[in-house]
Amino acid sequence: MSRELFQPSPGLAAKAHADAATYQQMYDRSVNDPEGFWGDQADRLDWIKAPTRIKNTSFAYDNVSIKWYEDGELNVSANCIDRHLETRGDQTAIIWEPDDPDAEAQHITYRDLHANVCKFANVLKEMGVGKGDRVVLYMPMIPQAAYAMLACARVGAIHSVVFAGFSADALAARIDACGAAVVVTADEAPRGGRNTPLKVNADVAFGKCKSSPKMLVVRRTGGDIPMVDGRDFWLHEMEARVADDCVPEAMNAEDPLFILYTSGSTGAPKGVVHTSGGYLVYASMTHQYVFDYHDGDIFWCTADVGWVTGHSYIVYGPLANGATTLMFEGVPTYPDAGRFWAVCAKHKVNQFYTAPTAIRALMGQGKEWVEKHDLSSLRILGTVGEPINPEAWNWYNDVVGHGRCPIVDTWWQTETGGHLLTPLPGATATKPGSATKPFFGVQPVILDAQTAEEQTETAAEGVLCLKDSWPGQMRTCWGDHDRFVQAYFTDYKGYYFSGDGCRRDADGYYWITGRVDDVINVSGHRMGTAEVESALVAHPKVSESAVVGYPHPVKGQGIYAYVTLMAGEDPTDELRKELEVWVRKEIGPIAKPDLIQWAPGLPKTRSGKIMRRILRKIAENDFDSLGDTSTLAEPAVVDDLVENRMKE
Ligand code: 6R9
Repeated sequence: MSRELFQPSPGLAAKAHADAATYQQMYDRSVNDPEGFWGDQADRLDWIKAPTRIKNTSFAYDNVSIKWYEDGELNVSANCIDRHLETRGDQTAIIWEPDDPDAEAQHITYRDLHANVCKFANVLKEMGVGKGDRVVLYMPMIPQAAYAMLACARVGAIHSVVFAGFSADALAARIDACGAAVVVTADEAPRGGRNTPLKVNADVAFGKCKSSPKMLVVRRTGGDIPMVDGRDFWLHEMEARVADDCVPEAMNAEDPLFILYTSGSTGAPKGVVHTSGGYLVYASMTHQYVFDYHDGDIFWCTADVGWVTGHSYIVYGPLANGATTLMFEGVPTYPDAGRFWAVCAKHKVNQFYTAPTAIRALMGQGKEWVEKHDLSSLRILGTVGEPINPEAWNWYNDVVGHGRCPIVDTWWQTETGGHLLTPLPGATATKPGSATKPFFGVQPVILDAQTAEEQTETAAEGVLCLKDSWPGQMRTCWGDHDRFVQAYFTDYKGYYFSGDGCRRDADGYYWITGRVDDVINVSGHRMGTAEVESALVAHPKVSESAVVGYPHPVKGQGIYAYVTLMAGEDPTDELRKELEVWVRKEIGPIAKPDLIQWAPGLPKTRSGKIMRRILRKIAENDFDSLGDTSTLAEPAVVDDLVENRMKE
């Protein structure tokens, strides 16, 4: 923990959307008069029918129901495109920076965006997609990914983006889970100088699907790929056949906009459902205030559109605000460790938003890579995805920001739609490692994990919950409202439970301490330990496995897998490699265990429950606080595990 306090510069505060006094006044109104506050904020959108009912929400365990602007009608794509045409048709909406630094960047104006999204929407219609249908996107970071999202919104279809790093198996599971009518993909995805065969992966996935959707393929590299007659369609061929204009569909504010599958502590990933009106108000407002976005600024969020950060802060928030948003196809270290900074200099980026894991990785490469580039255009720096350690925060502040760019450490989740805890650049003094204070309308509480009692002292520690709803909140789990209630509203009744531990200091600053459930955070990506375990036990030589997180210097957390083999199988290094490849295939590269320890037995209670607490301690190399192991069915297994703890 750091005690340093970084005050917003008076120059910046004077020009910012909110200074300290404005923040306090707006925050107070947002919690004392949510109807008035969020009713006014609805004006940031163009409504086909303006809402009169603003907030209708209940966190009561037996009646969880969340509705915002429920009688309003709008179209999200019209709000992100059409309404800007008159005033900023020729302004760049999307700057696309390709993987190859020598290939030309694209500047897509709002007028171009309109034309492309209309065409794309008509192609979807031609393929039979209509209001309420689901469309899965398995895409590289190319403008067509944004076109596809906005085209779905235009025709009232619900998109579900699957990160292109996920395997064919993971893709198949998500296609079936939402019952997709169409899957949009590309021939190949170039990243870091290598091409991922997306279409081939999608073909494998289709072979495993129970449903039989159609496939729409974007040509990105021109690589040679097989097409299945009557099932697969090229976007460019379809576009030649359809009309240019597409009238946006009128949608209810509570109609789903997208589903995004995310890892939870148990079972298969959950289909997080976000709806249209509240989500867009919230994405737009947070983008404007948290990044202090002003007309003409160039905004860059380095996330992938496969994650919620890409949804809210590459596509929906910025475009709703008529911003110029940069989309980057590549990786931070290709062709060299200066790429992020080269792109910032090339496009004169004003707001830069990335993850702590990227900062730590680049910090390790040395500051020469940063100093080569002119970063004078930068005004605001942001981080998201995991707690940022003060060392990385200070490097970001000094080396990248030269001490003149406020850092916004934004805590939020797939479930929350947008930022919940975050500084505002002109309003909040920051402390390295703290996500600081709540955004407007957000009422964090800290509960005692055991007694569920609200901690009323300012300085407190426990689990982080939210007392009341905000417009960007998820509404349900796709097709399974009980699961939504079970996962977020059951352990602590009357509250939304975030799954994160948290400390509030004497100044009322919030410090996220990490997940308190069986979710681990690997390079800012959420991974359920249960998912990795079920992938491992699906291997014929594995009898049992338990997966935990452990501290990792760059990734934040690494994946530590204890594996018990079937009787008679040899624990060899080859088998270890085989299991790594297996998990990559089952889930994707991000789920590959960093360390696999052969466990002749796992520590279990007499009732057969695996004692994860002990396994976590061993993985953390913290052997002194294993606690009482005498109640275990076989206490001796712990000695074996301690003795054979894997070394990095
Ligand atoms: C947006 C996003 C959510 C989980 C969340 C928490 C962790 C995100 C953080 C942070 C500390 C921050 N997290 N931002 N922890 N400080 N600024 O990342 O969504 O992928 O759903 O992950 O990430 O543990 O619960 P998602």
